Amino acid sequence: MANQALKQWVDSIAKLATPDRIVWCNGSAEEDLALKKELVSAGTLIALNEKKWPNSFLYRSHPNDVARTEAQTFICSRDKADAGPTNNWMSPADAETRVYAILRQAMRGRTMYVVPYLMGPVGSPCSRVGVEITDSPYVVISMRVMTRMGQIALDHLGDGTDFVRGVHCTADLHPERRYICHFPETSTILSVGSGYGGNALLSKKCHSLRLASVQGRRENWLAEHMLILGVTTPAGHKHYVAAAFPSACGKTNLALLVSALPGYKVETVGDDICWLHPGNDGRLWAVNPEAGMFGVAPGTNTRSNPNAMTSVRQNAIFTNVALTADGSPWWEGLDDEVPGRLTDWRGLGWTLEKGEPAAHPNARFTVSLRECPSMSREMDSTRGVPISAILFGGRRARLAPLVYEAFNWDHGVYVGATMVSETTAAANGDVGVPRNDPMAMLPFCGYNMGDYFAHWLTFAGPKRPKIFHVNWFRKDNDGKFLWPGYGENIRVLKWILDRVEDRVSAIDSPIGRLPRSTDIDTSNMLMPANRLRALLDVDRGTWLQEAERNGAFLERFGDRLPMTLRREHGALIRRLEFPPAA
Ligand code: GTP
Ligand code: SPV
Ligand code: MN
Repeated sequence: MANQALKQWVDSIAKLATPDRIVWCNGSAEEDLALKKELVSAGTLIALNEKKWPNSFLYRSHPNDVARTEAQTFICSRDKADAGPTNNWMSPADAETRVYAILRQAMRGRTMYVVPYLMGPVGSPCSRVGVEITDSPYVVISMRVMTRMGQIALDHLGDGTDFVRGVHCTADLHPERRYICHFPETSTILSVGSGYGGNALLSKKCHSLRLASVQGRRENWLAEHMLILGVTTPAGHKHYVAAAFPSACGKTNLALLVSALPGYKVETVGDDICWLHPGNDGRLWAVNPEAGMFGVAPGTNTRSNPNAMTSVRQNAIFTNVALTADGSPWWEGLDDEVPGRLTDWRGLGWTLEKGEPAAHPNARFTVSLRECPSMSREMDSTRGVPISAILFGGRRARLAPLVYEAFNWDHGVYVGATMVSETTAAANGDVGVPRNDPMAMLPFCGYNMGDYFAHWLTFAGPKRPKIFHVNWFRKDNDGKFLWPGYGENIRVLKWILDRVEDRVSAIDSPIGRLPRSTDIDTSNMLMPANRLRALLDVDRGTWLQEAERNGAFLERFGDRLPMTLRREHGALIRRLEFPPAA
């Protein structure tokens, strides 16, 4: 082991946590196989039906540990104001005291794995190295899918000292002793008391969003909770789109879209995280730092997301799904027929009469993007892909139309900053409650979001992507979705790309530019004109109430709120109060 800084840090954590063994992971297939064997014999992993689901496994996390825990997630900047009003803050000293007390001798009798990983394509100047120390072999096998793990990362690092230091320890899983702490000034993460997803796979939200957002601010780039997709139009033009939707609001599904319109083809570059860099050509270029998907299982089926279903046919890890008698994974929405008997996500017998879901609503699949039929070769491009359009969106049963376009970059940043979405099962807490979630980054921005808005505003420029807002989740008075979603979302992407190519005009409304209802391609679909009108409706009265609520939200940032956003806010209110005569 040549890298002295890395070795010293690993030694210091070993001294504290006193594991019985230390294993440096190289990311090889043999290492992966051996870990899976070990996990299966320990009963931690269940091997699925080898014929139907080759090399695939089920993992059940502790029932109190099934989603990200935002209340136990902390930004530990030296100055509290740098965490901002939307993050939990703890002083670095306090956080270390608390977490070190839990880490002390916590790996006694256990193996400590050292997991080097690379975020971003091999050889890219955008890529970054992290090392996660963990006592969870489940984390190790997941990191191998989600990142470029092992020797590849050590090669990239060389004898450099610039790597994110992450310590993860399962500890006793007691929610009161669960801390996910981020130290932006030392690029360190300390995570204890959870073995689940975004809390434990430190490469994902902790490194690639919370710490990377701070680094991006310093170095003039953006770390975003966005998918990246490529669309080829019938004319053969290729565009790349990045879209920020909050957790469990449709990123993976849009990224893997199979077009309902003939002639359009979608390719997947990323499904959750995007690093955006300004290029010398004035455009914004996007890189997916990850190598795999940790996707929501419920609702995924061969009609809604055929590419996801193909991706998980082999070499997948399922977390908290149900299990059928023949050793297949199962979740709500997988098929029309619900099996009479299942083993539920907790491992208990289940029948329909139980009246509760068999899979956890936040059950997930972990699979390499290389298994995905729509994967784009550009995923490994060292400079990334140039972005033509940025989409913001969320779950809004009311109010937000199917799609609208921001007037310009500053207005687009305002649209992103005032995003609201209904909460989902991806984080602990109530589900279905609307909350402000700027740029889908509320739980993931590692610094003061007022400063984050200012940072976004600096990216204005003539060649920057156009910004749009979309909403697949508007409902009628009976609570049914007005828009069919999934593969049909290509119809909205079509209008967006027509706008990008300047092939279609739009109607100015107070909130932004709307499509004419005749400009949404509804060929070969059942879409009564009144339903499309309802989908595109902008009600001034309710929008004024929305704007007032958003005003109160923005005020929380005090003098860190950029003047430009204050001005955009005032302009929106004026447009809503005094719309130009039609
Ligand atoms: P994270 O991985 O948590 O960041 O989520 P995500 O944004 O990738 O969400 P994902 O695509 O996994 O979708 C979450 C849920 O929304 C799933 O249950 C989907 O079936 C559902 N969903 C996705 N797209 C649509 C859509 O267009 N319409 C409707 N009605 N539901 C959708
Ligand atoms: C999300 O919650 O946005 C996810 C899943 O993508 S997790 O990795 O748990 O954060
Ligand atoms: Mn996510």
